[in-house]
Amino acid sequence: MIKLSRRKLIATGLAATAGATGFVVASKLAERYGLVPPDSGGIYGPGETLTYAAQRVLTRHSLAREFSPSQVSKTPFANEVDPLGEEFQRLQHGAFADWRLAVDGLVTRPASFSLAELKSFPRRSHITMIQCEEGWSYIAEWTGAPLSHILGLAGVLPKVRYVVYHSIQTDWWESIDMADALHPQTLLAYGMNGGELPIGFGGPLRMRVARQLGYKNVKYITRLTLTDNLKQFGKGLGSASPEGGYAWYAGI
Ligand SMILES: Nc1nc2c(c(=O)[nH]1)N[C@H]1C(S)=C(S)[C@@H](COP(=O)(O)O)O[C@H]1N2
Ligand SMILES: [Mo]
Repeated sequence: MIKLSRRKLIATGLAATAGATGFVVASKLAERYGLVPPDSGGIYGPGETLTYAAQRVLTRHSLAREFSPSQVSKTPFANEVDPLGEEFQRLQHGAFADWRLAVDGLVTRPASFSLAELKSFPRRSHITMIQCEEGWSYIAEWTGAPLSHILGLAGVLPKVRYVVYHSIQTDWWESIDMADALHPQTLLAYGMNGGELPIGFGGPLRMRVARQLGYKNVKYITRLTLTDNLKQFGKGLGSASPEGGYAWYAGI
């Protein structure tokens, strides 16, 4: 008897049904395997489900392309952000000594880390490209603490499915699934191109999700919340981006 792996089965099933009977069957398959993104309800729902599920099945363990030091962009482009507010300015004034990253939700040990603590954890760097949905991109070296390490310290309960992350800019929040949260290239970045992470690029702390578009790389991160259900956040679509018309899953 030929034993098909579960992964192969899903991939084969998705590819076949997508062509033949369209999105409906593929969506059902995706749902059965827990591959339904939180913004799957709207007009673009079936398409979003298919993209997400297919990518998840085919690229679950893949790494984003890493570049060589000579390929780092000479003039990286920092996308403009709204004014950062008084609380940010106060923290900046104190050289971010009081900046905290809180970790809460479905964890056994809710925690709060200073930047100094984050910098004392094992660090990882990678030279990768960040791409905005508006078409521009740049290559930089990012340095930070792997998100997986921080989640390990907080103790993730088995039923957790997503990490929600919040910025000091309260309208900027996103979430990723555990495949991206535990991915080795997913960093809480505090360094860029060998120095501190400049404020324009999200300093003192930014989420760096190498396999997704720029907007998932939220700047000025202050809190992580672990959850098994995204419905309770915002409008229930998983993050701020689908509320503004962008896909929750922005894989590249
Ligand atoms: N807090 C916060 N994070 C943010 C944004 C923002 O305006 N505020 N812009 C996002 C968008 S749309 C993109 S493309 C990238 C831009 O990253 P860059 O400034 O390093 O180019 O940051 C993302 N993270
Ligand atoms: Mo963007």
